[in-house]
Amino acid sequence: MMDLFVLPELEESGGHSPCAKLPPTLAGPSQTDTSLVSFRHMVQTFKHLHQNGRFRPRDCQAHQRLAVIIPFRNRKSHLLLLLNNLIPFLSRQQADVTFFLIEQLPGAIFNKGALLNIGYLEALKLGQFDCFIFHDVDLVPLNDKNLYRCGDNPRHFSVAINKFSYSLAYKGNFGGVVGLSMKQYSEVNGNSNLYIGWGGEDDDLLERVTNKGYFISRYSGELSKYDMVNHSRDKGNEPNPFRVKLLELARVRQEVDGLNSIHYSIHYNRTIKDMALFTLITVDIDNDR
Ligand code: UDH
Repeated sequence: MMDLFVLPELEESGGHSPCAKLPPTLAGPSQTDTSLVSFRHMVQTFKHLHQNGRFRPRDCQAHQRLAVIIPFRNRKSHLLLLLNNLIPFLSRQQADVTFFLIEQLPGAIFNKGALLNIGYLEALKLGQFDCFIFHDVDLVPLNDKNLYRCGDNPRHFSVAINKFSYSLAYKGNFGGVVGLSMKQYSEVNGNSNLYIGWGGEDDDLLERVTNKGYFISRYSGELSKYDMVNHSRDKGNEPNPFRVKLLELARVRQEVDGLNSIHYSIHYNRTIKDMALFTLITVDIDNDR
């Protein structure tokens, strides 16, 4: 079992050359594996792939070190399904990846933007990462040629979701699964912390990245297919009635609302056991500050 707040480096096994640009292990289109598995089962099944929560290829050096940041509350079944699909998917991509589960304590209204900021800040305290993949827990990728890597511009991975007939939900959608390098995420000051409840934080992030001169990079719909797990609206994450008003001033607030203004405290009780697969960070977010 890993120590929660220390990410030990893997022993370097020396002489490893860089992995191929296009991993030879890619399989292309796939279907969601819907088997019901436990954390314990996955720890066993994938034990050859990871050491203390860090997954990486055995025989070559990955191109980027990834932090997958998952905002989370009360979605254990989705998490099990996601990891059971995403771990083999990223293994076929020869990725070097650490999963961070950023769990918001019950009580306050869900604040996804703030959780993503916390994930970014806390991951950087624990290791050096080239690329941050912000990943909804209910989205399962269906084509491993959709490479989880960061580039010169922010990436939108979940372009074609089954819920939206495998096409972009709306023009300019930048939610679900997105990837930004450390430079990009810090330059845009992360996400806004002010979208309390469902909706708007992803549109705000789009304003932030375009305001800094980036455009959104997307693969074709064929490569970017995802299954979204069917679910109803969560209690404590009702639509935010202020989201449209907030969005109007997104660019004005960008420099003062984000990574540099977040307030949170970390709770050290582990609400999910068997964390060999990921780093769990449980946080209390003060939505009123
Ligand atoms: N999330 C949680 N717990 C919550 C709320 C959100 O873990 O209580 C996380 C999770 O990673 C989720 C993400 O935040 O994937 C986005 O939240 P969402 O799934 O509620 O957002 P989405 O737009 O769904 O995907 C909207 C609700 C759909 C209700 C449809 C009823 N037919």
